Amino acid sequence: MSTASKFYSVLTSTLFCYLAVITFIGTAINGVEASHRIYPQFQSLSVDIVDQIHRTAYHFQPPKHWINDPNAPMYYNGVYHLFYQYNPKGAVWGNIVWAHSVSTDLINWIPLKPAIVPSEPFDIKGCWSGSATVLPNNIPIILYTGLDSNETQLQNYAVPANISDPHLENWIKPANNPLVAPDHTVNRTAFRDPTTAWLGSDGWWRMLVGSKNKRRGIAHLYKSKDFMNWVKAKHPIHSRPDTGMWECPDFFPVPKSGENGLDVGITGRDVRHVLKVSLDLTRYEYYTIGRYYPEIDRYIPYDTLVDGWAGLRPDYGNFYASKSFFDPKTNRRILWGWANESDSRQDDVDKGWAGIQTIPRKVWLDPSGKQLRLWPVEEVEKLRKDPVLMENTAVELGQHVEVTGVTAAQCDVEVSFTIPSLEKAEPFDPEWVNAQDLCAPMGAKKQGGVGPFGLLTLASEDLEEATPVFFRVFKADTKYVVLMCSDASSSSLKEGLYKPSFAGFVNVDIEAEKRISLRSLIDHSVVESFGAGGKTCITSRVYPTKAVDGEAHLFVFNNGTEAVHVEKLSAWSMNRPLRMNN
Ligand code: DQQ
Repeated sequence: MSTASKFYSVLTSTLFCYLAVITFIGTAINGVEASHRIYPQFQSLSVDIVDQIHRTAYHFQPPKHWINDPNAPMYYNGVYHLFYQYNPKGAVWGNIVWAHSVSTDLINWIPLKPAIVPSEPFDIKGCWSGSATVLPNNIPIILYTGLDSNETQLQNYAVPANISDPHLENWIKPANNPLVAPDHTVNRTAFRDPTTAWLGSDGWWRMLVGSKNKRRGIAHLYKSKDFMNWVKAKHPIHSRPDTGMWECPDFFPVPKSGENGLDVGITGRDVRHVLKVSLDLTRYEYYTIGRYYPEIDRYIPYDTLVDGWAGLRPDYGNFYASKSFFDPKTNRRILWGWANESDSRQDDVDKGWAGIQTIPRKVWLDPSGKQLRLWPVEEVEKLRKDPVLMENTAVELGQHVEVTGVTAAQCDVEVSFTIPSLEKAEPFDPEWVNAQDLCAPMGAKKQGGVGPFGLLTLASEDLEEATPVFFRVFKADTKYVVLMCSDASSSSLKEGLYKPSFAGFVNVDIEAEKRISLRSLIDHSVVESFGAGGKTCITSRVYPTKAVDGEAHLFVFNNGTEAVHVEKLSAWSMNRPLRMNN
């Protein structure tokens, strides 16, 4: 027997012993930590009647209550698994357990009972986020953060009780937990969200754990020969001053070219690595692309990229705690992200639910090597029906052209705009570094030169309510700069909502291409938009009062002095999945 097979047979038998002796106790207890605010008056207010008006139709949601981070997505023996942070007792954060659903197509989901709930000294005050690793002998292991009675954050593991159950419904927490406790060099209340582990060619397993030291964000690296005994590497794999706590780190390889994904652990000359972190301070995420050097346990981002809060984001809107996995069935890397509500705590309590997962997105490296591209998984297209087409339509200054024949509150729309001339582009001020500062003052209603043009989503007939998703082109010294906005400021007549104007720049050579594309997935209270084939993505959560169900409209608009052309627009009404956790 080779050393590797001996190791896995020892590991399998160790796990088997634990599986045999551990019983799974299903009591949910609060997960509380300083930066995770709790609402004692709300957190256990179970509801029977759920307000349906703004519920999504084809996004991932449980029937009621609060959800946050996607956890441990994986494909295992023909089944996709999604776990997620869930409050089984109410519509605000608290009482957190790992809810669990399974699917064979990433669109229809079957709910199972919670997989991991607080029950043991090492997770009695919370079962927080984590990841799945499928070992080379095809045993899946979940790594997750547990909070003990002192609220110290520990890295634990859980294994399936019955590996031949196709749904892996029952999970066991072996008695040798925790696998990793913070030593004196680690901030014990800022030490969480283990990544998928990977096996290096040197025979060491590695995983990352998010952390901080004062204001420095850190991804600690832990190493193990047997997956059970872990030691902290001499230094973090990467860290960055002034970024605060790094939650939910995600570290994965991408091929230098092509759209396929790679499993973790793959390295080589034609491979680049991506480190994504979720910033607790700003509640935004950023990522860098760079090189991973396993021999020195370092990840070094390309210095041409911003490594900090102003860096590239997988999504410039309401999107957090994202996590990717490699899908061996289709050779894709797929990213899930959580889109929190933008309404008030009381609204969530009243409607009885809060939080959705965005449509999973395929992720790959843009041919420029300078950024990622993200695109809704093609399975979502199975829900399309009743296609509507608009072609070769000029849209002049101040015009709104309605896209009729589509259920505008629940649709998928793809449009390609051509721009005949850039002559009228407004000047770009080099001081404008933060795209988001531009979208509110330069909203859809503010006339420009080339743009604003785009879609008015979830619009009322009188346009009093609408969420415009649009581009605006500026002329800088040597190039043109394209701004993309998803502007919720007029999305609802309701007062007291958070109505941000989200924005990102789009890295396209608009002068050479003379066209730009936009896709929006519109689903009652969410608009997920993808500019230029997924170079810039923005998700907005919105709560129209008039543009609801059959009263919602979809328009193409232009408020720039330069006319733009709809080269081609395809829109589809979207079916509900047959099963969405019901
Ligand atoms: N949510 C989890 C934490 C994670 C945070 C707790 C990110 O593990 O850091 O619900 O949203």
